[in-house]
Amino acid sequence: MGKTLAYKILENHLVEGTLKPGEEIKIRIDQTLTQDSTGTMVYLQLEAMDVDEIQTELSVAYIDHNTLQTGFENADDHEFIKSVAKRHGVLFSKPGNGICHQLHIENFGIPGKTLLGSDSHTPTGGGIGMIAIGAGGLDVAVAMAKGTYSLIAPKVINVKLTGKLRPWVSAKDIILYVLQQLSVKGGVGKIVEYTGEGVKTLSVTDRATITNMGAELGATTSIFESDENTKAFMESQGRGEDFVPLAADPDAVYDETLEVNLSELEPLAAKPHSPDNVDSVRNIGPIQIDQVAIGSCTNSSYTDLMKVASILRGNKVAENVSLVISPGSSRILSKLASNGALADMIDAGARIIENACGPCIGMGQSPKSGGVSLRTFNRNFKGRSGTKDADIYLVSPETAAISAIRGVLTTGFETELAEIAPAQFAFNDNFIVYPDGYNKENTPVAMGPNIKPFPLNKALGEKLEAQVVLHAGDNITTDDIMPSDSRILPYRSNVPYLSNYCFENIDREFPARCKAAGDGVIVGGENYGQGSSREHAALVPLYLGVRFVMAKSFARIHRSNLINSGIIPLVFKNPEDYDGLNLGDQLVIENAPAQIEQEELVVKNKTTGKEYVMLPGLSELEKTMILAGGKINMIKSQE
Ligand code: MIC
Ligand code: SF4
Repeated sequence: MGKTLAYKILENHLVEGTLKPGEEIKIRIDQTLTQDSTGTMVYLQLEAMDVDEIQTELSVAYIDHNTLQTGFENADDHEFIKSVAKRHGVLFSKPGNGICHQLHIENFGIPGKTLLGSDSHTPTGGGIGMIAIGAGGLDVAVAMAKGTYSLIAPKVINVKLTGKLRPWVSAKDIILYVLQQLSVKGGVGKIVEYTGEGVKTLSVTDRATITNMGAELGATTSIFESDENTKAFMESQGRGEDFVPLAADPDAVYDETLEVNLSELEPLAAKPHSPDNVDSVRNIGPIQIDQVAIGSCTNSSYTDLMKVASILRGNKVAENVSLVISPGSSRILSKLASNGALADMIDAGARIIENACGPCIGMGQSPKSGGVSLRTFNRNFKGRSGTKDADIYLVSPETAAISAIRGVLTTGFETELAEIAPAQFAFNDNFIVYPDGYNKENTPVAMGPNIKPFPLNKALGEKLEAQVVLHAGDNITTDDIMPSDSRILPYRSNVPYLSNYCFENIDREFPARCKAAGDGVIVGGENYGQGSSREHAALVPLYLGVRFVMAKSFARIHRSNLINSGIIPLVFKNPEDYDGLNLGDQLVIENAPAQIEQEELVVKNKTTGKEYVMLPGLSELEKTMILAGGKINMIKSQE
């Protein structure tokens, strides 16, 4: 029986376990990446583990999220990360170099290697043939310390691409189509592997757009083969020697298949407020727009921005539109500057902003009240832009650029679209700080006053008694749990401060209610904790006393973050029980340590007298973590 590419790479990296869907496996991690907004926690945790040298082949600390520096906090975080990186042999990418995922495929990604990143869009690396997985910060810290990562072996879905995209239809439309078909929870517990003759028509950066937004499917990761296009991309980045050809066996067997005929696709948009709320631009119609934002780790590659420049050249941005463009990396920005494309953008009336995450995470460029913003980004959750009542549509760079000129959502089908010639990039590592010559002895940790210790749980007691502090709906995102925008993001290393904003957009009383309750329970619907990998969405509830979460289902990374923090994720055996729970109900789990060992666990409602059968679904390792009160406590107890 032929093997999938994903399983070939996993098999090469298998350290423990049986490689079968649903089984817990431990794999070797070759590379890690962190970014600054999750990175401060990662490096605090790495320091707490008292590691001398990291065990990966390569680890990189990028600074790309908090680059506004509205106060000392961000700059202090950058210094802290730089100091810990130097102490442990981690490369440091200075602010201004660009967005971690774009930079990683340009500079370091190698087909067939494994990459673990403290950012949910780490699967961007699948565009270059890596098994690239997003995880909570602590998992990445442990991967650096021990060189391994444990996960449940996923199923593999095959997305088979046939045909060829028409001009004005691009990689973004492919992944929006897949999201429309599979939904934001369609990829949970799965790897998405793209095959078929259509793959050959896509460049590495097109593929990276698709694997990047595989995160929005909830997938463990997504992957493309490594072929001639991969070779061409790596050569264009001056790294031809790192190329390795890789593909699935021709008779590979997949758990599921979805066929997509690229020739039939048309420009699509994800409507407010979910990336899977997809419709065609034609059906949505020429709605009036206020802002267009082009960039983010999804769509800020050289080719994407050259397409944008060619559409803007000689045209004028509509008077009702503010167009902002943030290139993906310093290398791209430099190329656009030297070949004149930057001038085409500026002359058309575009605002060029720093090559960083920027508006994608609400760091500036919030739309006006009730505004409509078209973005080439990957998430359009309510409020994420920094404007609560704004409507965000996710579109391709082509759709964004032509719409910016015309002032309404539209496509450019009736006009010519120039082919973009590939470019050769000069090697430039002027933004990289290498750790050579630095170590724990000669480099102190640079601790700013805003950097506070992370909260630790306690070992699981016999009886867990807690009050329902929130009754939430389906698809609660980690942005809902722990919002992030320019007001709050500077405090990612200060959990006590962040706790004042927990669930801010859903229920302002949440922090106060938790404090009054002492110990709390969150009740959620389907796909609880989708979206960002931020472990703050577990650490802050932990700080506020949340002991367990009862939901209809959980998103992968958040579920792991809860367990890493010693918070028990429990799935309703009977989903209708969800309706019978109310705010303020007093719940109890008796014989908790014995019960979490079982397949089913009983939660008693002392307020109503009802009982709920819950499914802990914990692996052996996860049980140990819950018993110890989280991953750090478990590691300490094993020393
Ligand atoms: C995001 O896109 O939501 C982020 C900001 O990159 C997060 C990480 C974070 O919250 O710091 C992610 O995707 O993991
Ligand atoms: Fe940055 Fe946005 Fe990508 Fe997250 S999704 S890494 S905030 S660009």
